Parts: sequence; structure tokens; C-alpha cells
Amino acid sequence: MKTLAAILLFVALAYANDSSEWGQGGGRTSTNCTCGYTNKEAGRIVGGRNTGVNEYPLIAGITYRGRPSFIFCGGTIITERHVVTAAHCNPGPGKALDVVLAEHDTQSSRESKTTIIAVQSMINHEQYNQRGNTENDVALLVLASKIPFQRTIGPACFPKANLNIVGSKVRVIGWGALYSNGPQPNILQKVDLDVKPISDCSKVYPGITAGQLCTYTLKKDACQGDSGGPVIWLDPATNRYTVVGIVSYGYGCAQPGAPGVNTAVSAYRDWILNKITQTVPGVATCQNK
Ligand code: 4AZ
Repeated sequence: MKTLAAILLFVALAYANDSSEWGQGGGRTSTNCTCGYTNKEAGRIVGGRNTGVNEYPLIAGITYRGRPSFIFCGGTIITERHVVTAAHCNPGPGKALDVVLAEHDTQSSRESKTTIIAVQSMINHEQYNQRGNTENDVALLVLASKIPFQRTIGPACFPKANLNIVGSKVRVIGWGALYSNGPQPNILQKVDLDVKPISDCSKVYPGITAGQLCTYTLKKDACQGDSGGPVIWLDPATNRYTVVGIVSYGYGCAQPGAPGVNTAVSAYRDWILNKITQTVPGVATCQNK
């Protein structure tokens, strides 16, 4: 009987800990707010696999209002009112957008309870598309109402300045095409990619800058529809996911010799933080202490 009580107490404590922390976290460094957690138990990208249901609470699907099952771009939650995405996802004025949160299977409403929030404004980087290349492919979505952070919905951790993760693995998640010009999956996909020196990208693409993150792994890649979505890195110091990139472009998908190009969030840190303060004063990103 004593053993049973001990087991029950242990289980209760484990649960209490999980609901306050919402999944993994708890590395040697802490963050100023809860971020970058996953739900492993709860539960293409090219060459990826299905995520678990609500495995990545930080992802946002961007949709045209009234078409919640067609996610045309991804995004990453970074504050209670902001999602970061790619400028090339901007359909231009006159298109009402929503973000879909806690989505898993876009063709089912049973497996996950989603939250849809209206986009109040989409702010493109002022220098996007100015020199006819792909740099500054970053935009900030300001949401019309506050995101209800919970186990299944929450922010990514925000990177420090001058983060260098060349040589590390990153994870890309999205509902983008399963191969170049192929169909989009219903279920959110994940894939792990290697971060390469920027010179690997500039060999293949003109006009690559230090504000970009080059990824390349044989037979694995982001693809059409993954754009704007999260490139995340499990920070070993916090054991939490930090948004390090925004899926931007590439020649085809998983083509041998053609890396993927992503916007490096760390390089646009000040631009993003300034826009956050200008649009919704008082909300904050979650960062390492
Ligand atoms: C796209 O068209 C796209 N291989 C995004 C990423 C990549 C290719 C295409 C990367 O949205």
C-alpha cells in the first residue's frame, strides 16, 4: 500500500511538473518566459516524417481568411501578439489573413483543437526585394488578439545577436510540398537539416548575405509551402527550441547540390524587436537569461 501511494505521488508530481513547464525544457540556462517546448508524449517537407499531434506548439499556419484548411505559408509564434514569417509570403494589400494555431492534420478537425486568430497587419522588411535578390525575406504578423498560450500553443525562444550555428543540426517543420511541385501533406512534417557555411549557398545562389542561413542535407529539404515557417534549433543550454531561421527559397527541393536558403533570425533581431515594440508595446519575446 505504501509503495502504491509512493507511485501515485510520483505520478502526480511528474504531471504537475509537466503542466507548469509544458513539456521539455530545464537546461542549465533558463529563459525569462516559457518558450520552445514540445509535446513528445502527445502525440513534408522532403524526406521528413509526421510530427506528433501538437508536438511543436510554436508553429503557426498562415491562411487566407475563410480557407482554414489551406496553409500557404508557415510562421513562428514569438510573442503573445506576433508571428514571424517570410516577406515573400505577403499576398499584398486587400487579402485578409488568419493564423491557425495548434493545427496538426489540416483535413481533420478531430485530432486537435485549433485556434484561429485574425492578422491585424503584416509588416514586410523595408529592404525586401529592393536589390532584385532574396535578402531581407522577413515579415512580422501583428495579430488582432492575444494568443492563448497553453500546452499546445506557445512561443519559440528568440535568439541572441550574432548566433553562429554553422555545423549544427536544425529542424524545419511545415505543411509544404513533399517534393518539388508535388502535393502538400495533411499532417505537419518535420525534418532535420545541417547548417552549412554561407559560402556553400553563395556558390549556388547570387546575392547571398550574412543575414541568411544555408541548409543542406542529402534528400532532405523544405519545399513550396514551407516558406515563412520555423527553422528551429534545440539550444543545448536551455534544452528549448530557438527560432534561428525562416524558410525562404531554393532551386527546387532536395535537389543534389542545391542548398536551402533561410533568413537568419539572429541577423534581423533588432528589426524584429523594434517592430514588436512599435506595434504592441509591452509584449516580449522569450530569451535566454
Ligand atoms: C518555396 O517555393 C520554397 N528548397 C521554399 C524552400 C525551398 C524551396 C522552395 C527550399 O516556398
